[in-house]
Amino acid sequence: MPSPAQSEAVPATPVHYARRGRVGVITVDNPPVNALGHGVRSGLAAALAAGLDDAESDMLLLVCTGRTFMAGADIREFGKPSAPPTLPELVARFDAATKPVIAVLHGSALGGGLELALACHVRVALTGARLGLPEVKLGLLPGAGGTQRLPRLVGAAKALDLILSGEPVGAEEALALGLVDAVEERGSPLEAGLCAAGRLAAEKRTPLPVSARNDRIAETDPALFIERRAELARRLPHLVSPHRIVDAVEAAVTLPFADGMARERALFRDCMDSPQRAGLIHAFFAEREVAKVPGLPAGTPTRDIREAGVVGAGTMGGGIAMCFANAGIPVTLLDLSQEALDRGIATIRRSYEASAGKGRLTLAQVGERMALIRPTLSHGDLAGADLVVEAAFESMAVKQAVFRKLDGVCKPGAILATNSSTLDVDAIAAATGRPQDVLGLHFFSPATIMRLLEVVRGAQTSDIVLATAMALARRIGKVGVAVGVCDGFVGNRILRQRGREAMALVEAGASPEQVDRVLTGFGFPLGHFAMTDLAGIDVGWRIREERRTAGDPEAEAPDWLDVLAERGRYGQKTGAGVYRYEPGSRKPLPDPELAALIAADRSRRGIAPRLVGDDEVRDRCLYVMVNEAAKILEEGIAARPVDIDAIWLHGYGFPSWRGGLLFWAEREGLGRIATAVQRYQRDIGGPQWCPSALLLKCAAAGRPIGC
Ligand code: T1G
Repeated sequence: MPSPAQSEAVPATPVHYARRGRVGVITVDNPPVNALGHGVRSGLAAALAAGLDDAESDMLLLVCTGRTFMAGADIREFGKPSAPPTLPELVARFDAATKPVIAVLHGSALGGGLELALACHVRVALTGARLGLPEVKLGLLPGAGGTQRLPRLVGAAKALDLILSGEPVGAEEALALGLVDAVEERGSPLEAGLCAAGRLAAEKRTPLPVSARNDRIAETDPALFIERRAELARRLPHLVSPHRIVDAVEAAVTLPFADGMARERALFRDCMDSPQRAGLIHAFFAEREVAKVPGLPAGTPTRDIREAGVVGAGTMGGGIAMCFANAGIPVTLLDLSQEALDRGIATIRRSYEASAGKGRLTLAQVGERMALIRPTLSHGDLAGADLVVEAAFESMAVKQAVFRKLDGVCKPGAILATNSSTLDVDAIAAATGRPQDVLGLHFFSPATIMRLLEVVRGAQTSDIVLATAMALARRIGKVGVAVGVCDGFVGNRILRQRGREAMALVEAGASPEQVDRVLTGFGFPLGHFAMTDLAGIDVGWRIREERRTAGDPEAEAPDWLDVLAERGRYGQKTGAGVYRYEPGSRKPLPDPELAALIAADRSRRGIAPRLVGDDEVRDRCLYVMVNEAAKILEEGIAARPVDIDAIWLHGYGFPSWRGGLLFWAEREGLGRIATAVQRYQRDIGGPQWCPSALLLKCAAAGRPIGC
């Protein structure tokens, strides 16, 4: 580490030390998020030592350059040997510093970054800073003293809230909690830090290290931990780290600091060794990896989307319009009838007002967003839109007519996107004279909640249009995944096969409740049939009818789901579907009428119901998904396994602690899956059990799928 006098000639290290007056400044410069990788940790250790040895400085500042403070340990290093100084070792050195250290937090101070700041004597947050310990989202717990220091600043109950949720708090809330000592509204981190140093110098005192403060934990009621454990046993029985977090915070309250730190370390190792940590970290990076589309040249220009349009003011169209308004993009919402338009706008307003009622929006924000949504009956009002999303009836004939109309009214270069969930984007593009500007933007219901956006590239979709759509996905807070054209694209194509198996298992003798229980036990938030009721049985029914009309050789034969649809039992929206629902409740209740219908269906088919075990339900529902995913990779409809993982994580609630469908399949064993698929092909048959050649090849070679 160069001496302070040489600080101007600092080599390109991610950390450097310089003095401003009597204040030593430690600066971390490790873009993009100042992650605490080995280089940063050793740089910080050296800079701290230099500062403590610097007789010309009375106190030290810890600041970061760029858009954010330290965003935590370097997640990419997990699972590899941790070179010294480890993060806990580094944090302990800051805790033991013989001079006051002031940390200045801006942007995101997260995980190990916040833990390092907690070991400093004073914390100053810039307005707009976000402070949090999100380790639980990675299947971990704060492993550098966060579970021991945070309770000493904010109390054990609030510390549990923050660490178990993993959600950050803003600067003002952090100040109110006692997490930071001051909030600065103006200036750079360095300027704010120098101001804080001046205040501290004037006070002529050295604040007690957090590790030595016990006043906020002294009166903690032991019942707090009993209550939290009971709540976790109800809510998250299958997850590891939340339960370990309660143990660690309890240690902060019941043990001397050093023993608490040792306890935290042991619990952190438990979490680190759990497969859930590997799954959650894969899911973290998957969300970012899919934004980089193979074959799309980096730096492909994008078109500016200043104004959007949506055709169709129904549930999806209204939700899509809200996605644009929420991102500050003016959007014209068109429907064919005033009644449909009024209904759509009223639904949007009710949704925003409900958010305001929950404190998620202010009434002013409701007004601002409503003002961004311009209803119209006239296609001409779409002339200025840079992008229009069609969310009309799921019928090819209807969509082609809409696109012909849009092609005539929209300006040259406007992007025309269909929200179709399954139909052929190329056939829709062919209805226009601008196929290079046409693609699919498949939103998932509820559009304002589900983060997945399947970006469906047509045969003639240009790179610029694809790049524009991927950038738009990020801008509206979606996880955009580029996929190719086929029936159902990626997500629904896999879901269709799971649906086939779910129906076949019920036909054989299982009940819908059993199938759903096995899937929720695996970690899905909803079972297959409960999800069907939520989406609406009529939606799938119309798609199956469309396939039969089109003569699709793989179209499903009419089944008891179709009978439910014909009886108007669409699911939650009609109060009854596969399950029945009490008025105002979304809780699925078994319905004897359905059991009779299934029994009659089996009888009509001459099937004597048999006992179906849970293992068979699990394997058939999940392995058919893996087999279809492998076929999708073979056909190039998805470019990588990570794309399929991201789609099922963000569009269908695949349990994130299992990493994703294909990440899980690797751990389940491709050999085991391939053998089962071949067995089911022999015993059950059907196109869904025709083994994927890629699956068989990778299983035989003992290689990960897609490699
Ligand atoms: N480690 C390594 N890379 C990271 C990273 C991290 N902690 N955080 C982000 N990146 C990469 C990311 O993959 C992307 O890479 C680029 O930085 C920009 O990220 C002991 C054990 C900080 C809010 O969980 O929440 O500390 O794609 O696209 O939208 O107790 O990144 O450009 O190649 O997300 O502006 C705890 C995770 C770690 C924070 C910024 N910390 N990061 O969001 O940018 S565990 C976290 C985030 C820990 C200690 C424990 C976000 C962000 P690429 P980005 P962003």
